[in-house]
Amino acid sequence: MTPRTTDWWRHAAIYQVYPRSFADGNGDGIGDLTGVRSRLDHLQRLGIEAIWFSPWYLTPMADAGYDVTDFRQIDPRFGTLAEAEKLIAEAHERGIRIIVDVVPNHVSNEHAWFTAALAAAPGSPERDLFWFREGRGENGELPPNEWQSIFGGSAWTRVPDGQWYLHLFAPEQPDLNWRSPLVRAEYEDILRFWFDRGVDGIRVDSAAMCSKDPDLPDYDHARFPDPHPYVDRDENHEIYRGWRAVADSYAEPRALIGEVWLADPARFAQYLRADELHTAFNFDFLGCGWDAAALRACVDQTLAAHAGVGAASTWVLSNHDVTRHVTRYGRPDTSTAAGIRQYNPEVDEDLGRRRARAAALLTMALPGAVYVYQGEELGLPEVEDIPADRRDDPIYHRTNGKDPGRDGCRVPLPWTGDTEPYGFSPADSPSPWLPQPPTWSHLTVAAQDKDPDSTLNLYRTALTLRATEPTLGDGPMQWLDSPRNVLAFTRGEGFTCLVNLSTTPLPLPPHTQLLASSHPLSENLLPPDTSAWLRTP
Ligand code: TEU
Ligand code: CA
Repeated sequence: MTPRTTDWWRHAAIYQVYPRSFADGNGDGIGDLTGVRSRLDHLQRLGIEAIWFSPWYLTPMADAGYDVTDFRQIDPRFGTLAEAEKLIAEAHERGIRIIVDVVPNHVSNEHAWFTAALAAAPGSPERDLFWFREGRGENGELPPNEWQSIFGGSAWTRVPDGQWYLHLFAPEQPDLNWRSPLVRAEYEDILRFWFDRGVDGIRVDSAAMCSKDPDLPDYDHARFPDPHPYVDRDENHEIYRGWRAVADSYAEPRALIGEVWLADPARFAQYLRADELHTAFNFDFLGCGWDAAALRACVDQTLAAHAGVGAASTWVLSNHDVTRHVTRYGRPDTSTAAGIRQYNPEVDEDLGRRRARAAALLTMALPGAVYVYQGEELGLPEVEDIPADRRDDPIYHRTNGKDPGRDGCRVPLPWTGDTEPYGFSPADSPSPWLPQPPTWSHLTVAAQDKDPDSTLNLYRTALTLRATEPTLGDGPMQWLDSPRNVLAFTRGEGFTCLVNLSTTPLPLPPHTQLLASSHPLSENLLPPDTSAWLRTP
């Protein structure tokens, strides 16, 4: 069983599985739970302590499973509830904790609540679970306000009887009305459903967007009004206090992890007060370019904001929504690494990977928890040239391809072999749901397993050290004086992390042991775009 040390969320290395693209057990080209179960060895060997699963529930897949029809059923493409329970138990036997993804802002348009709302009349209690409104204009032919969908286009869709409903994401994702006590009760029950099945934590999707100004006021999209009509409203905190009470009602308290994209660190930290969420993804760090001053400022600001509420920080380089960081860091102008999703002409993939490896040692040495998005341990780049007719992300389609969308970071993992499906599916299966590049044979798990200097072996070494070094994870850090464009800090007695973002080699300080380096070193010098962990006297 899992050694249930309390507060594991303050220090754990957490691996994000995007089930559709991790491993396909039954050969239909779509990842599934059988595939995950068959690859638990890979995750255990990697040295991670928890797995976060992107949604695996019943879904029509209008937004890759973030459109949920029923949170208590597993989508048949992924498996069954019995198999999910087996997977949770098997992970626990290996000492790996499980986090599932809960999406409170919206459900699928196929959810029983929404089909009932469509069948019911305007003004009915069924419609009150969502945001149905009359339109504007002479005959109500204009949407109730000018809000735009985050995926492009209007945030409103009209139904046959003339009313409109709100969807901040795709039209297939109607927003729930969190002023309704029924919505609140249902979600607390969904949390219990998964906690009762042994799940150790919940990732809360779009956590800062649930509450809306009930007047649904128009606003100028160029300005960010305060209070905003749907981002980071104070009413959100009441929701998560309720969730925290559910999480804390278990003998081994369960963790709540928020997806909170907010520019203001003080507002961000409010979600992490002692009676709300335990941790939240730190997207500021992900938005930094390959720039020592920016990274250092972000670390300081992050630690200060978290210290104010007694919460532990998290460090994230990639996830299923942003351009993979090998590609971001390989752009000619890395300040645009902050452009989390864009086409990437002229990327130097080798340079990007080199920096990505250095960044991995940095994030794993910083105080708090660290996330690894599936495939980053293989140094996978963004796949840029997916043909239009194979693209799946509604962002791509709703923006007519102006925004590349997120398919490029969701390409199925390469495990073995020289050609598609690279062991993702059994041999002779159809092409995976997104095509894999023909050039990935050197990036497979099998190929990298044999190479001591591979990205995979770097991750294994670093994550294993991280789990055993007593001063890594949660705890204090201390910056050291360092030359320009170098980050240097200690973690307690005897552990120093150096990151050389400059263009000149850096002489290593006195040390008794080189614990890890993101690139082979020679002559006691740390080359550019390289990190090292040192045992220091
Ligand atoms: O994302 C919420 C979200 O708003 C950001 O990820 C981002 O704005 C978006 O990807 C465009 O950059 C979460 C999930 O992580 C994402 O996969 C879902 O599509 C979205 O919620 C809707 O559930
Ligand atoms: Ca499958």
